Amino acid sequence: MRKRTDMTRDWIATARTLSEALPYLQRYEGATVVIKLGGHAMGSDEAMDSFARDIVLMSQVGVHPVIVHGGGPAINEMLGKLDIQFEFVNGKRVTSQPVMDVVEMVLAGLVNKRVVAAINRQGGRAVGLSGKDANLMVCRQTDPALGFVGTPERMNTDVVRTIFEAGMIPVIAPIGADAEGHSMNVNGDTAAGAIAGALKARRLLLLTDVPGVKDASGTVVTELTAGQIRQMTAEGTIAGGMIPKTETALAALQSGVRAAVILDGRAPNACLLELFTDHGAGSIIRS
Ligand code: X2W
Repeated sequence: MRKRTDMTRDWIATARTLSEALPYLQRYEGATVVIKLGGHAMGSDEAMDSFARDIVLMSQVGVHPVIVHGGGPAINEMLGKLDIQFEFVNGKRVTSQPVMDVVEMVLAGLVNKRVVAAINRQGGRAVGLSGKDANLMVCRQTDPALGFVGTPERMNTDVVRTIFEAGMIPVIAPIGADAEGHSMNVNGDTAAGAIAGALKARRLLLLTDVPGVKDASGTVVTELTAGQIRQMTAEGTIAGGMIPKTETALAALQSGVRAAVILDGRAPNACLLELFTDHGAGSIIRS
């Protein structure tokens, strides 16, 4: 309906916003952008719908988005319901066979299909897969003490390109297989970095539940070099859960990703703010 009498919104500003986005839309036309959606950034159904809408918009304007999701909290919840004990060592889940079964059911099943359904509800066409499909992510065991935890070793991203070419959006669960085909549990950030590196993505967006990388005074630093990240880590300013994220970002840059961004996935339209405005979001890391 045409709403020329509706004064509750500034329609002229809406048109201006679209016009201002043109140079950004042109800049990212045809670019591959890998987005890691962490389990902690996956909030309510409304938040998921808003995320999905941004992804469908990206795809509509010619960007190739690739979603790699986590789901740690959902795995914890299911292990709790099944009364299976678990522990983390250095941020990685110690993964016995029964734990691996639950991880695969939850990530490749429930969580993957929740993300796929959210994108499809917004008019996109998402295809859900895991790193086992078409040998996308072949892993070696990270450490025998961690059980079925994998480190990506050989990536076969042709299936991702095939999905792009069909005009669809790949949604990837971070499960790999070893050379014998055993399922391996891969940290979601690590999987996203390996996939972004193998695709030589233009951007890796790590959506999390913090606003970015903070300096010693607690202020978010909007732009950082790899050198600054190393220095802040050595000084202890970057610590705890931020370390795997910055390590993933540095590894992705080394594999040829142009820039990695750590940003708050719970903020409205976080992906659009980062890609299509001067303002940006979170902390961008370039080599
Ligand atoms: C993770 C995989 C899921 C994940 C796990 O089992 O929890 C390892 O720890 P978030 O939500 O991104 O943390 N794998 C080896 O990374 O989820």
